[in-house]
Amino acid sequence: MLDLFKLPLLASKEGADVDKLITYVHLLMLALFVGWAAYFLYAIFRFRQKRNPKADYLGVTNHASNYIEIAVAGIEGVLLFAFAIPLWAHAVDRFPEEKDSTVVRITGRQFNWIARYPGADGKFGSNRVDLVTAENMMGLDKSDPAAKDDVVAEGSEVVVPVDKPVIAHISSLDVIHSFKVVPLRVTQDANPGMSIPLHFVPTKTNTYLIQCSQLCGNGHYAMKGYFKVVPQAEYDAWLQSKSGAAAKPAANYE
Ligand SMILES: [Cu+2]
Repeated sequence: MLDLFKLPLLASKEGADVDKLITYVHLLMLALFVGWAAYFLYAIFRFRQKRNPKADYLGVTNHASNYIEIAVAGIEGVLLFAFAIPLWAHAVDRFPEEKDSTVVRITGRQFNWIARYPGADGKFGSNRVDLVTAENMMGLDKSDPAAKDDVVAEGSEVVVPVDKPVIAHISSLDVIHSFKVVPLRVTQDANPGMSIPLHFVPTKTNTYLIQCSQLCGNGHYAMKGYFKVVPQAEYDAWLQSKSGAAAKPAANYE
């Protein structure tokens, strides 16, 4: 059933519910389309001028259309209350515990993505606007002890371990971008001045394309990133290799 519309590769736990909703909404639209088209053809034939030389001013007297309308509204109600609202509640409300999750801050800017991790202490170093320079675009406070082991990933690369919840805080350094990874069924606008959290569980190891899905300037088309889902051991080794880089003076925040 879920494969009916050949949706793109699915690589997150929550994505299955997104696919279900997409499939059911499209099935309803398909039924309405076929129903309306059939009725249209029937009406053209049934009420042709040759057979009805005189107009009938009474019109339809049975209640079939009312029943059909009630049935369609009922199905729409089920889609809304049984699928859409629970899905939304899960997405915005039911966050996993931070201690059981990979927490990452993903910041969009013209025209790439910066991922920042709290490091072994689980705490992000503070950042301040007055510290922002060309070399320190995030305004990281390198004197903050919590910043010492922070990891800033370069090359528009986000790495997370598989089968563990991810909490991603999405933000922007300049204009409005949008963080989208189709196989994860995740899309979130990246707004300057706001940090918006989202969560999901990646279920398949692979490298997925991060695309910016908000027209953000003349480099928008090339604003891509790489979302790497890897085994836990590989993630640990990667994080270890990057740890402390954020605190180094020559760190490159691109
Ligand atoms: Cu963008």
